[in-house]
Amino acid sequence: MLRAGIVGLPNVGKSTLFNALVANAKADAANFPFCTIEPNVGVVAVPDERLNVLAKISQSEKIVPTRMEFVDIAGLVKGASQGEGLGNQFLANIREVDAIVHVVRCFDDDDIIHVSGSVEPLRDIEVINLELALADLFQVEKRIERTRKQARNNKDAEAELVVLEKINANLNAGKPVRQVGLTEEEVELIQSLGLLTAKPVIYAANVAEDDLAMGNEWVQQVRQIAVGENAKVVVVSAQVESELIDLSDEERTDFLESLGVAEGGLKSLIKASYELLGLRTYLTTGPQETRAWTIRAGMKAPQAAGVIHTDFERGFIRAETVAYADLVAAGAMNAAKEKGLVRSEGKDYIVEEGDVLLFRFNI
Ligand SMILES: Nc1nc2c(ncn2[C@@H]2O[C@H](COP(=O)(O)OP(=O)(O)OP(=O)(O)O)[C@@H](O)[C@H]2O)c(=O)[nH]1
Ligand SMILES: [Mg+2]
Repeated sequence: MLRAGIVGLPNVGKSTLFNALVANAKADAANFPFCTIEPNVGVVAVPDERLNVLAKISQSEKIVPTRMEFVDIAGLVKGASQGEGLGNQFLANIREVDAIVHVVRCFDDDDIIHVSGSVEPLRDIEVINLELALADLFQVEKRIERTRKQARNNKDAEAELVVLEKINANLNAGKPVRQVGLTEEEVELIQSLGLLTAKPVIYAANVAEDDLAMGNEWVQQVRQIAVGENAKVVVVSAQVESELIDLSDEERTDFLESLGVAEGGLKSLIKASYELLGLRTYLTTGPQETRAWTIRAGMKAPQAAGVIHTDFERGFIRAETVAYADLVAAGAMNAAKEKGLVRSEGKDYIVEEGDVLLFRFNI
């Protein structure tokens, strides 16, 4: 399963957010830096409004959302790449995730310690991004030294050296690896390094409840940085989300309404993280259940079938497929068939986001 890692300065609300994301999670969240040392891992259901609609059409007995993993990682501080604050261990934890949710403090609260003494997203983001870049530089330089020796009589090493030197120059110029524009081949050559700045990022601006509806000046600072990096920003209130956990549906609606919002930001954060990981969803529906399944972008029908069961992939014959919107417009599967909206696709079909699929297979 692909994982998104929750990263940021200490004491900005990462574990609070994690506990709200993961049902029944009990990560320690408290008002002191480095409360988290060992990473917390949790599985999260991905919200998908389409499931309810399909379940109604098929009169399904149950609904099963798809899932993804989040990892709550210890806070990083200035100097982490030199080992400060157990930095090396924490950076290694980040190396193991596939995408980064960078939590930025955008709330004012004199009672909650800020490791730099004041709220200032521009500076805070730079601190984290610099440590990630320095950690990468350190690794790349080490690898360059090794590869340079091998490159004298090895073509593969020679190719790797070219990429490493390109990355080295970019990192030195302050550019994260994800913005270098590497080709697929180049990415493959450096995959094993697990470079931190190669991972896709979204920023989660953690605001006070009163700013959830309209944002604030600090959120603007985060947006400014994100635009330059072509990254997404999700506004969320860890505090609000943690208070929502124990409320009934009705109480939730009332509380959110009083804040002038439809949700506390968590749903948007999960969806954005899912997309950030390059994940796509296809759907299956019937009287028993309506269910969402996760695939990677570009996956073909047999592989997609294999997500349900390996037998489905091995014995794959055909996929009957209809786009979600077409099915909903037709109102029922039979009506969609009569209108010719249900297609029969073979083994080379690339499954699209929101395809409603039925697999035909031999066992
Ligand atoms: N006022 C306010 N306090 C918050 C918010 N989010 C978290 N806190 C508080 O900030 C403190 C730190 O929260 P944690 O979730 O432990 O922070 P963390 O980022 O996991 O911290 P480390 O694990 O030490 O890096 C706790 O006392 C939380 O209650 C928020 O949105 N508003
Ligand atoms: Mg924590």
